[in-house]
Amino acid sequence: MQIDILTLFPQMFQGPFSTGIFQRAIDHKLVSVNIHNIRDYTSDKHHTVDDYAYGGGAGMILKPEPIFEAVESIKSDIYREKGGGELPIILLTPQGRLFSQQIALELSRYSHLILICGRYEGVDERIREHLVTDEISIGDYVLSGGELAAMVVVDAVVRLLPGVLGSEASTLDDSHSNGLLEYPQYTRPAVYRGWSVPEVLLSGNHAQIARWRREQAIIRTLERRPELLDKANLNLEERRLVNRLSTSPTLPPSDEIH
Ligand code: 9D3
Repeated sequence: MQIDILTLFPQMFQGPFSTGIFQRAIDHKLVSVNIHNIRDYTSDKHHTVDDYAYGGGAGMILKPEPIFEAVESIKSDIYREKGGGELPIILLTPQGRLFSQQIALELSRYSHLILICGRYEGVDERIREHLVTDEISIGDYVLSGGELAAMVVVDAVVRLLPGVLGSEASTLDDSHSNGLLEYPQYTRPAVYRGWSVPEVLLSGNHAQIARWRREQAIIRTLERRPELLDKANLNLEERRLVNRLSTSPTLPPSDEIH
């Protein structure tokens, strides 16, 4: 997969893509990430990327020309090298559809992505109307720009590409793939400061361990993210457990949330 990112702050992308599974994915040529400075696509002598809003108001708006120039230049490089095919042009914006594992999976199926990071108070609406094919937000909080959001999207997408993760098993076991939050996990020592690891995990009884983990995952999901249970695949016995727990006056105490 090839990912092109348009930004006014290319330096922000230095860290994440030269670390860990990214670096490995890039080294193994499973993905290539190209960072483009929007300012390089200006043609006026002051390299202007933004301007005042028509109609007034605080803050600056990203001008259309550099963004169109950048996207069209990247597009023609892609067509020249690899030919046609659907090419998502994604604007990171607080007004976009809420990013999810489902959307990450959807995006992982394309051979190319173009991501545009917004800044300032917004982008000229014509970019949305006539260039962008998709708009994504990563959640309801205010960031200073789309850069961190783009990194979140790229991270979630790249780890789904074939060959990127060491073991495919860990993708399948991911909390957001089975629809439940993760069960509690422990490592040595068996007793730390008097706090013991649950006995069942030391029993060597794998069927019992699997049952305990599944039950813990369900309890934790019910406590913290009950809305996830609607879409989780629970069997009859598990549905009964949920009913029993949610109709009992109080949930069992959790050690970890305060
Ligand atoms: C003046 C009103 N602001 C909306 C609350 C405008 C505004 C805020 C923040 C315009 C741009 C930004 C910068 N944020 C993003 O570009 C962004 C973002 C975010 O702030 N939260 C979650 N996801 C994203 S994706 C891009």
